Amino acid sequence: MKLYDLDVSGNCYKVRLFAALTGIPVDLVPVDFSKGEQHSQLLTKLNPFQEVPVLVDGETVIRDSQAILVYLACSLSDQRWWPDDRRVQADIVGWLSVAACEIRNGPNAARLIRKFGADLDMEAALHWSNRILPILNKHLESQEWLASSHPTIADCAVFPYLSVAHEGSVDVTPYIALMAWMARVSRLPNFIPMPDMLTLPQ
Ligand SMILES: N[C@@H](CCC(=O)N[C@@H](CS)C(=O)NCC(=O)O)C(=O)O
Repeated sequence: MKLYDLDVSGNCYKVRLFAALTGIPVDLVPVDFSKGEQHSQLLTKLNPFQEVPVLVDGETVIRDSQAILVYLACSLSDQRWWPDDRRVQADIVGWLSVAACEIRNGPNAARLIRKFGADLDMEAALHWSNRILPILNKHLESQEWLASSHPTIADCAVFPYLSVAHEGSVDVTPYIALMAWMARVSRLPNFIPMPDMLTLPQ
């Protein structure tokens, strides 16, 4: 399997992290954004949105980090990451949506502005962040993992941009339960860090 990848992208890291945790072999194909390779003919054919990550598995092409997590998790005989239980699956999808909406518009957008100079609205990014962080923290006060009693792909989807939120001047450290959960994620066997990730208590 090939993963079209960008090292500083939290969306790509979602997939790299899950592949590392589960031992799924993935060949990384770096996409050089400084050369505009995300707009190349090949990438546009694979993903008309001209975004990474894109997973290519033989004839199958999957775009979007959340979709790739579901695709990969369904390929495993170990069903813990995407249990065959509609209640848990519904909860997981709810968290995948949070990753693609609240976290995308909050901590991810703030980081795009501060680290990469994106022309986005910082006030809006902080508003989204200040809304989602207390909700996540409260949720994690009563459970160790987001969607079940064990890690699932929900944890892999939500973790990445929170682990580099400081790069967008979003401070997650006052959120005690959230910090404890991030530390738990970072202690999972075969965990790999995101570049410039927050130092987490071990
Ligand atoms: N919903 C998509 C979003 C992917 C996305 O925004 N990718 C960024 C990198 S993190 C990208 O490729 N942007 C294209 C660009 O900036 O030109 C996902 O979760 O994979």
